Amino acid sequence: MNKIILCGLLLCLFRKAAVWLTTAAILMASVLVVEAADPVVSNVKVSQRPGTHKVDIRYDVADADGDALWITVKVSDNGGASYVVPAAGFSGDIPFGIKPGLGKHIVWDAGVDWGGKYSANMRFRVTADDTLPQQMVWIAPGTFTRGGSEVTISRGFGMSKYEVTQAQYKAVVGTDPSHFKGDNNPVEKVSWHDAVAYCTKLTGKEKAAGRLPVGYEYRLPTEAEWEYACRAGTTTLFSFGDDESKLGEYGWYNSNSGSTTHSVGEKKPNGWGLYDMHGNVWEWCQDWYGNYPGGSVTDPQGPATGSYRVGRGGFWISDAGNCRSAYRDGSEPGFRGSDLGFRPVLAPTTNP
Ligand SMILES: [Ca+2]
Ligand SMILES: [Ca+2]
Repeated sequence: MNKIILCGLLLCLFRKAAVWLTTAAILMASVLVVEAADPVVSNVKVSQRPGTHKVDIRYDVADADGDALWITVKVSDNGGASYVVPAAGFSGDIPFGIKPGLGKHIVWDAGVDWGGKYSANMRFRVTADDTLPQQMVWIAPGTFTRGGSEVTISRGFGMSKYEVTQAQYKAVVGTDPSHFKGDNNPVEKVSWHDAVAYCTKLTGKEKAAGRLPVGYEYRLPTEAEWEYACRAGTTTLFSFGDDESKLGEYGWYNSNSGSTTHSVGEKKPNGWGLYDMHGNVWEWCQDWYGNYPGGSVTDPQGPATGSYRVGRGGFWISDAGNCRSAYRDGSEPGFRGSDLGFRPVLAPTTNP
């Protein structure tokens, strides 16, 4: 699977912001279990920017199979005994969607996070992981065409590979409302409000566990994010092409489901590694249902108001046409049906 390597670096910080204490050497690269396709961090170099409370962190990261990486920095002020310095104000090549390469650069605004403190025993640990939390895959920014108009998704985001399962839902919310029971089956009979509440609770839980980068949250995808991710760069009726006779390889719908949901991830994924985007259960999106705006748009959020929330992808008894990448459905936000579930995204909170 995935884990990492990390490197520490010793640095004297903040005797005075004005007094520049140079940083030294790379000290160590402690190695966890590493497999051939795991990311490897090296050449971590840290320096305080002269006259400021800003710290430049430079690193290289390799990954044999070229995954988009999740980069974390932890800071120690006691020589590495613990890495608990409150450090959240990072910018640059962090946290998600970082491509392997040389000369990566992160800036830590230590003045904001740590005031004017000083330690002669600073260490920094840079970690790379090629799997995202919550079984997410990284969806890079890009464009797709919708009704003849170009839609730009300007920021990358993580999206769950799978519909939220009943086991996941129970772990976060504590109950399982589903009609078709099975820990690995998608949760259903959840209203739009229930789905939003799950995302909010998950955000709080992951934040408390220290796994949520500052500025990110779990939420429902916008309708545009959902279709962009479903298409995975395709312009065809389905993510696998135009031939609906192949739909049974990719999803559960009226001709193969036996009129029930199925465990998530049993069919083939789309080109970006997302499963069950066609069929199994409809998936709530964030938007109100309404007409698309004309012309080119960036990060569209849907209408300001409405009566129905968007559902996408078709469900276990849909015909093939309702499982198309572009097909839209809407339900009252309070509706709870055995046809309707969801999958969250992990995205910047500042997304417009
Ligand atoms: Ca990898
Ligand atoms: Ca689905």
